[in-house]
Amino acid sequence: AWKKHTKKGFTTKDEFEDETVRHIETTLARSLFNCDELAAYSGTALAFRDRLIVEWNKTQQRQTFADQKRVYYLSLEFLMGRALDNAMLNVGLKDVAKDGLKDLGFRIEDVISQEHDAALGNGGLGRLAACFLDSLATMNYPAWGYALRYRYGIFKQQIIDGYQVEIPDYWLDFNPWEFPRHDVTVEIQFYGWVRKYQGENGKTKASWEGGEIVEAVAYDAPIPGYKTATTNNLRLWSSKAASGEFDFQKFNNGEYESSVGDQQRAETISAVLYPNDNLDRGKELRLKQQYFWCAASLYDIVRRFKKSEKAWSAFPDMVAIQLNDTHPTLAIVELQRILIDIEALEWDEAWTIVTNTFGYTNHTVMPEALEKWSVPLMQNLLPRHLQIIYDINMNFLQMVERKFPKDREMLSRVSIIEESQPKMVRMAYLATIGSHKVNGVAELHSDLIRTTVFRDFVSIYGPDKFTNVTNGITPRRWLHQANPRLSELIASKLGGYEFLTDLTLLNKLEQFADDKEFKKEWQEIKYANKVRLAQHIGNTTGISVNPKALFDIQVKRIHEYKRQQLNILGVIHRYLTIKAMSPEERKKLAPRVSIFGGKAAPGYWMAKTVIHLVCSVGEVVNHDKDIGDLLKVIYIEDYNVSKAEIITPASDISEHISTAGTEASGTSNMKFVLNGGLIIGTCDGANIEITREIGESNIFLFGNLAEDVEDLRHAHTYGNSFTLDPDLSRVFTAIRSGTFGDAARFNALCNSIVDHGDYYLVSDDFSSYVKTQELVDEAYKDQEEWVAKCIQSVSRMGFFSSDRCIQEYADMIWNVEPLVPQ
Ligand code: 26W
Repeated sequence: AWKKHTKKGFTTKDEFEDETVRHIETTLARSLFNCDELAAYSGTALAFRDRLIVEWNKTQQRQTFADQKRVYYLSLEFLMGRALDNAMLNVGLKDVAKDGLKDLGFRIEDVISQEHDAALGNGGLGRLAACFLDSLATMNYPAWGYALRYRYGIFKQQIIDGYQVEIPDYWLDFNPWEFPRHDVTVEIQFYGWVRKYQGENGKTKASWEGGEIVEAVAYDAPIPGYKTATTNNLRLWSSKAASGEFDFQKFNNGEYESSVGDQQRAETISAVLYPNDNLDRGKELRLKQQYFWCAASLYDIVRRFKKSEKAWSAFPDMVAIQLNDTHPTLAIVELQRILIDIEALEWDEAWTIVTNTFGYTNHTVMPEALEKWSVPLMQNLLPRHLQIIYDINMNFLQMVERKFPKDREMLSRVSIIEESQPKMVRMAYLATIGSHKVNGVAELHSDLIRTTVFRDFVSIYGPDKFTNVTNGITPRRWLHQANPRLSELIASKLGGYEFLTDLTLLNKLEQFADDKEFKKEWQEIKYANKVRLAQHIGNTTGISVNPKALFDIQVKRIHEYKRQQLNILGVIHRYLTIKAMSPEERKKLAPRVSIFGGKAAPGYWMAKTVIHLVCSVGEVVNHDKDIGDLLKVIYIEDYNVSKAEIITPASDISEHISTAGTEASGTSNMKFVLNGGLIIGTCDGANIEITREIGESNIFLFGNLAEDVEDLRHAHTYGNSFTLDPDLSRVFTAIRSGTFGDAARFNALCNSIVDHGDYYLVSDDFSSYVKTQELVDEAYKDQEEWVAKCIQSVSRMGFFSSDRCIQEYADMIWNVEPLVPQ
């Protein structure tokens, strides 16, 4: 009886218009006479949402009945960006919507750009999680994402007088993509104490009691796959005060204010995304966030498993949980607690289940990013969990001792507890011990972690536990959606869009690398994309840039290890060089626009100084009449996913120039090459594998190698007096003489390179960087050859699809099968 009432949703243009207008008039209660772009967006989003919901419900039903293993991706960050465009393309009705909106008097691009980015992440790790969800749904894997429903995503960045200013990102005003599930709630406990008691068989049992309760409420968002009915679920937890008697009593006693205070304290847990990327600050609220989210998610997963009425031993056959870095490591401890304290399993039986369930992905080797929590803090907030961590550690150390009876030092090196003042819990060790697989995110990175942070663990567990899964990106968003014309051109040569779900098919493009007509179209598309970016730059900064110039782009989080400072020092060198040139020499130059973008963590003073230096250099260079179009320096404000969709297709060359051995993978390097841009980079992260795929002649590599970094650092600290490269010295002289404004502001930045050990080896790589940039200039002058390089590179990028990456996780780590809708 239900079936005949279920609507399929619109398919034609007229039906789309009907649905959109109905939503505007009734759901939104707006008159069509004052329907603006925002209303048109809202109506369109609701019309598409209806279509998604039908498939979403069916997918969930199908997955329940299929009774097979599911994947749960636990990530504190999902950098989703906008949803409407993606939904239109995945459902396959973007053209219908385009025509319909035109009838109604709107341009589809204007409507799409009304949507607020869902910016629940900092950078690479969060965007990777979003690409994974897209691939999981597209490949029909039964998979859920679990995260927090932050009220404030990553802050919005304004550049005021050349300084970064942070504005809160309140993004939930109108969000048609989320569904509150007020019936799906979990009570989460904090603080309290542990009571020991005698269990049935005389064994000592533990029970976590007292403390306070906060309620987790589920909010769900549909994740549609591309050209498939599979629509997975992203579940976000929101915190609120538990509606227990406790508050009520207070309220009745006239303590209105303090009962509202409790409310606010509870809501604080999911209020804001921590804006640090690669820096662990050890704040209590962050630990609360982590436990709140892990406990709610596990309760949900266990509840779903229990409905199947299977034996506990079957849990790892039904559930794979992937930990996106160490942020969800408490999930390991929480599952062990549920199994032994609540479900009354024996320790060993429980621990086998736990370790077979979890996999852990490491995303960084930066020592300051490795999470550690102070023992006293954890003792206070999660007393029972700390006990379990000590027990896990004891069992582990006993095992190690049996294996290496003579090695006392090994025990203190690998202990989960660091014997410092105060003692600290090393989360990366706990995650490793509690998982059956640990993976890095690019070959070099995986090799590095095997020989550094996890060296001892490799000898304890053997090498098979440690593996590599090189990152990838979704070609749906990062080619088809961001660069529709290039996608269309490729499809016209390949005879269709199959490459969007099998990116290796791009290799058929290679035969067109010398095709005159094809190359011309390719160039026209790149030029149009540059014109679009130039317009954005003009509109937002007031500076007009020449789209015929070489666009040189570095957009990513601002961090010393990513070396935006190397880039801007190179720009200053270029400026000084041009200033010293004769008019004849200048005529031979390729005009360049140096484009920067990215956020600095609010407390990262040095990163903010780098932003200020870039802006100050721009201020001078861009207004220097003597320079004209030869050089422009642009800072694009508030870099985010939707800006990246405009910026990436417009690049001629992009910069991926981290100190070798510091960037775990990088993923924007993949996006830029896939969009027909070349890259200048160091032998770091995925750059190495990109080079292997596209060929050495198609990439501009420079700089020292990871294996030499240690010695170079040593030489800076202990070596004899250092002579700075004369070009770099000239750059510092210019800065210090006030060429770019008050030199005092840049003192610490200059000193970090010249006097304080140059930890990121800027001076060691500077001359190699400058020389390689000259090679770029030369190469760009030969456009025929340049375009051939771009086409050849794109044709060889198939490996970097997140579909390949998810396939590897599914086969090597999760052991799950797709569930293909009939
Ligand atoms: C505890 C604070 C904190 C916050 C975020 C520590 C570490 C992180 C992330 C792991 C940092 C991050 O985003 N890492 C990036 O992950 C990408 C996806 O694997 C890689 O491509 C980047 O190279 C890596 O920097």
